[in-house]
Amino acid sequence: MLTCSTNLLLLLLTAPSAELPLQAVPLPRVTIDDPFWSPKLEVWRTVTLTDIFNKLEADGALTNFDHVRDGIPSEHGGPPWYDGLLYETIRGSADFMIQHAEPALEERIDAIIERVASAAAQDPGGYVNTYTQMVCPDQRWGMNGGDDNWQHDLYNAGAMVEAAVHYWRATGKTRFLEIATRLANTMCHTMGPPPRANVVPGHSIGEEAFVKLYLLFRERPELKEAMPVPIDEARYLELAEFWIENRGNTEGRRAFESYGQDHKPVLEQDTVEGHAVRATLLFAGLAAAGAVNGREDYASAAMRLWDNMVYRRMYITGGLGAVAGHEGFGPDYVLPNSGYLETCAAVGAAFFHHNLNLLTADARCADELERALYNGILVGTSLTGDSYFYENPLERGPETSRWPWHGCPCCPPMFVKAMGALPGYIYATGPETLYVNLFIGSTGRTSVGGAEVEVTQTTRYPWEGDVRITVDPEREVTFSLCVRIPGWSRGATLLVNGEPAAVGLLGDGYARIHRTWSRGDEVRLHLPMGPQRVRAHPSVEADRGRVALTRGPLVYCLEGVDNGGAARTLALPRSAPLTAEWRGDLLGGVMVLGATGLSVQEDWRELYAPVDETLRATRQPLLAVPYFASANRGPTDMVVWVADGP
Ligand code: FUB
Ligand code: ZN
Repeated sequence: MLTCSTNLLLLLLTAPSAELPLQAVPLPRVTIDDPFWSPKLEVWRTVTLTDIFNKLEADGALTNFDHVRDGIPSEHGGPPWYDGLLYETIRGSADFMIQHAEPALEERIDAIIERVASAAAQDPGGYVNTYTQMVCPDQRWGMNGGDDNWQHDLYNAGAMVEAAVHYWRATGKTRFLEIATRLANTMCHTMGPPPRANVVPGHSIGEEAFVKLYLLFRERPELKEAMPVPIDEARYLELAEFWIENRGNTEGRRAFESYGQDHKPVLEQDTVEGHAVRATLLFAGLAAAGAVNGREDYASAAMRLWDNMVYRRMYITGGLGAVAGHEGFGPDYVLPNSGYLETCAAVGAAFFHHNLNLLTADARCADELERALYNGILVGTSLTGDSYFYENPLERGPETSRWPWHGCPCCPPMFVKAMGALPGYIYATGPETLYVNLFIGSTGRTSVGGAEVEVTQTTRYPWEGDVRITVDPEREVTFSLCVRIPGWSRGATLLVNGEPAAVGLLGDGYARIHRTWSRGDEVRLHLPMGPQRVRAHPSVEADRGRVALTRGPLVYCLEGVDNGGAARTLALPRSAPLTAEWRGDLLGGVMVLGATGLSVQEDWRELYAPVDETLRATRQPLLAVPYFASANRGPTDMVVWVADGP
C-alpha cells in the first residue's frame, strides 16, 4: 500500500502506452558516485574481475582454445560451459570498462579474443565450442545424438554473442564482433524452421543475446560494413523468436522437458518450471524480444510467468530455485529455508525484472530488481571480492562457508555481469518521461521531451531514506519525472523545490511529477526507513510462526557470531521494539538491527508453531546484520526467518 503526504495533490493516471517500451539510460550516459555502491564496485573492478580470469585461466579455459586451434587431442579444461563463462566475464568486464578505463584488463581481453579467433578460424563457419570439438566433434549443437543440455553449445555461442556486443560498446573494437557474427550467421543458417534443423538451446542465454545483436546492427547499420559476413539483423531476432516459440516442439531432436522449459511453447507456459537459471535467462530473453517485436503475446506471457515466479516461487531475498536436485523451481509456495537459491538464478531474475520493467513500465518489476540486487545477488560474493557462494539459502549452519573457487564456477561471472550492468538500471525514459528506478548516487544524461537533461541523485540509501534528485535540462522543457515509490515503503513524501506539488500517484508504483523543468530544479523523496517485521504468505509452510526483519530494501539475518554463538535457537517476541544503529566498524559499515529476544534452547528447525510460554526461554539481546553481508566473519550459523516469539 502506498501512502503520500496529505498536502500532495493525488491524481490517478495511467502510463500512456505510446511510451512503451521504455529505454534504459545506457551505461555510457550514467556515472555512479554513491557511498554504498562505489566502494563495492571498486572491489569488484580491482579484485573480482582479475580473480575470475585468473582462476578460469588456471583451469584451462584458455588453453582449450589453443588445443582446438592446434587440433591436438587433449583433455578439456573445466565443464562444457567454460567457453561461456569466459565470455560472460568479458561481458561483465566490458561494462565495468565503460565506467572506468582499464588498459591492462583490455589488453588481457584482447589477447583472449585472439586465442578464441585462432580456434574459430579453423572452421569455415567460425564454429567454436571447445568441449564439443575436443570430446564429441560429430555432435555440434547437440545434433547427431548429442545433447546440448550437457554440451552447452548454444549457451557458449549465446554468451559469445552477448559479450561481443558489450565489448564493442565498451571499446569500439570489432574483432570479437567479427567472430561472433560469423558464428551467429552459421547458427541462423543451421537452425530454425524447416528445412533448417530443429535446434533450441539446452541452456538459455542466446535468446536475449541475439536480440542484442539485432539491436546493435539496427542502431548502427554502418557497423555491418566492418563485419566479415553479410549482416541481415532481422535473422538474429527471428532465431531468438524461434528458440522461444519452438520450445515444446521436440520433433527430430532431444527433449529438454520442463527442466529446460521445453514442455510447451514459452508463449503457452503459465508457471516457471525447471532449472532456475535456464528459466530466468529464457524469460529475460522473452521480455527483451517482446520489447522489440511489440507482440502482445510475448508481453502477456512474460507478465504471467513473472507473476507466478515473484508471488509464488521466490524468496524474500529475491533468490530462486528451491530444489537442489534440478537446481530449480519447486511447486507454488514450497520454499524451504534450506533451499538452493543459486546466485546465477537471482542474476537471471534481475535481468528478467529489468527487461520487463522496460517492456511494461511497471514499478513492481523495479522493486524486484532492487530486492535481488541488494540481497540475493549481493550475498553471492564476499566483501573482499574473491570468494563466492553458489547456494544462498535463508539458513546456514556453521559448516557452510564461501569458496575461493568451484568445479562449476558459473556464479562469479554472472555476478559481475549483474554488477557491471548496474548503472544502466538506474534510469529509463519514454519520449516524454524520465523514470528513476533505483536510488543510487549517480548522474544520468539523456534526452527527454526533446531536450538534453541531466539528472543527479544524492543519497545515503539504503542506510537512509532521503534522496535528493536534481534535474538540469539544457533549456526549459516539459516532461514527467516518474519516481518509483518502493512497494516496501510506508508514508513516502515528495517535494519539488521544497514545495508540495501536483503529483500523480500512479497505479503502477510511480509518483509522476509533470511540469516544466528548469536548471537546478530539485525533488526530494523521503522514504521512512523504520525496521519492519515481515511475515510470509500463509501457504509457505517453512515460514509459519516465523518473522523476517527488513529495513528499506535490505533483508536482515541473525548470525551466531553476533548472538552468543548460535542464531538458529533464537526467537523474536512479537512485542519487542526494534532498534536500528549505524556500526561503521562492522562489515565495512552497516546499519544493524537490535531487539531483546529469547533463546529458546531448542533447535528452531524443530519448531513448527510459534514459540509459546511452554518453551524454556531466556532473554537475550538479538543483533541482526544485512543478509548480503553474512558469511564474512568465519564459520557461524545464520537464519533469516526467526521464530516468532510470544
Ligand atoms: O549449466 C551451466 C551452469 O552450471 C548453470 O547455469 C548452473 O546452474 C550450473 O548448473
Ligand atoms: Zn551459478
